[in-house]
Amino acid sequence: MKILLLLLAAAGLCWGQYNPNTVPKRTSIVHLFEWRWQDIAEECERYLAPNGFGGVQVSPPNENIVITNPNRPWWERYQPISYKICTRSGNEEQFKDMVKRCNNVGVRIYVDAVVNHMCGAAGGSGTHSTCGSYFNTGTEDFPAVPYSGWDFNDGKCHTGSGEIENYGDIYQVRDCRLSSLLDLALEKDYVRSTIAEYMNRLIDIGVAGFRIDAAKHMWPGDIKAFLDKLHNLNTQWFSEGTKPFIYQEVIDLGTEPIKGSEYFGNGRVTEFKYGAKLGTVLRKWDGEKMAYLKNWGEGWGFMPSDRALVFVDNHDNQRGHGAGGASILTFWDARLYKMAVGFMLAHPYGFTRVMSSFRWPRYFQNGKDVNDWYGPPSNADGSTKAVTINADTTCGNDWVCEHRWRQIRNMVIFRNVVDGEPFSNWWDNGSNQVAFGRGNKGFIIFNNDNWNMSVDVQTGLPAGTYCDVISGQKENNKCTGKQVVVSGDGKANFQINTDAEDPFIAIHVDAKL
Ligand code: QV4
Ligand code: CA
Repeated sequence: MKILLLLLAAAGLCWGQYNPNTVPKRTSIVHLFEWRWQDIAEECERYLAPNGFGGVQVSPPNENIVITNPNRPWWERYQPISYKICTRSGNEEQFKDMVKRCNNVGVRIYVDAVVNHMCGAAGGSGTHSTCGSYFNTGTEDFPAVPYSGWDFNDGKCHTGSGEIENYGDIYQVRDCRLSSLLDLALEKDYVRSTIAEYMNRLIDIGVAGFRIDAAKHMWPGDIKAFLDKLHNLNTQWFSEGTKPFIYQEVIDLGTEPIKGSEYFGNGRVTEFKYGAKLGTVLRKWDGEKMAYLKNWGEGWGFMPSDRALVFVDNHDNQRGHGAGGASILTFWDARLYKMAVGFMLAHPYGFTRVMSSFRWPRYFQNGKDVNDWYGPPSNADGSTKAVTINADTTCGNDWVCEHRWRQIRNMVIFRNVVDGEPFSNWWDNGSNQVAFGRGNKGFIIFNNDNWNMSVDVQTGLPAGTYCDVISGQKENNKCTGKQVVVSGDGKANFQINTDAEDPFIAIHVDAKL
């Protein structure tokens, strides 16, 4: 078996879909949720490339329905009308310009592919779509693709409402409508080919891979069928024979019959347990403590590391959509959030995605955010606002830009520096003070207890003075924040007060004086 795997790996054929196709030593991607293509192009050049980000997950680029009640919700983009590249983020020309400019600075683009369905059944008929293409949900006509009634599941779904009523029934979940979205008949070769044609257009433009939206609602074999039709990546930026990176959105929290593992043959899978559990631990819910993170990863019942796409929050669960949301940490809980993202980026498990959000007027009524639908910052005519950059490098216009927060950006760099190094030198106090290293390249320590910490621990790092990359960083051979002295035996003293602005410290060999 080992030998067979080695042979296949050497042939470089079957396994490409697990590899993010980032340039070497760029180990994370960022989801620039709802950003315009022109802003992403700029961000690649001015920020992402210089700071070692590997790529960007972009919002769905294909034409979607325009919803005015509520007023232009973010989720209208998950209701396709055609596969024309034409949305509030920009047109095809702008998309191509973005892909080219990002690739030219070594930052990859991953497309959110919404191919399980078209728009909602109550969409109506007309040209209220982002490119003005006509559609009719009554007759299930989408002439701009074209799809017609024959291309939808309907007959295959056996629930009274035509909706998914029970997630315990794997047939309903795949063949019925997800919140009324017209469900495509993916067993048809015409539908598979049409989807593959759309994805191939994107591949030829130069994208590096895809998030497969609502993968749980498609049969793994149907996904395989359209993936098998995909081109290799554009050789202007990728080596001959490179397959697109695939990560499938399957929410498997362990409570339903559909398992993420059913999708491993197609590519990676989103590990939703990751953010839900990490949030629970950092919030100290359910008797959890950071000391239990010693065997984080597969030890917690997560999928194999080389199949996992991990994140602290995503665009759904940061606002109560999807599943497993209560414990999720987001930018709204900034202090714990930075710790969670720091922990994720320091830990070797999984391929990591950082979230970058927009602010909305969050307002809870009876425990539910009634403004969870709010779309991106926009002008009166509905167009999306530009991402402006303030003098202090943060973003304006209500773009949160978590990826630009010093602590998060510096941990993205940390992960690149420690890439390939083993998890090492775990230490904990049996409670919420923990630390671990990555071989002899980096070390991180947390105090999430409500008492001060002062400890001498083994870092595994060479002797010297290091800059903490959480409170500051190394600039002109000086530390702008705290300093840590590692002695000849690899030990260092760390003091973190419980009321510290950020109760964690991280050091690595590229931030050594
Ligand atoms: C509603 C009712 C229906 C009713 C219909 C009548 O729910 O029962 O029949 O009105 O018109 C929106 C609305 C939803 C509305 C639906 C259809 O919220 O109320 O139906 O549109 O008009 C996003 C949002 C959804 C949104 C959808 C389409 O989260 O709220 O639905 O976009 O606009 C499960 C899945 C998982 C999914 C997750 C949210 O297993 O796959 O739910 N996650 C992905 C995306 C997510 C997206 C979709 C899937 C759908 O990450 O952002 O849903 O593409 O866990
Ligand atoms: Ca389906």
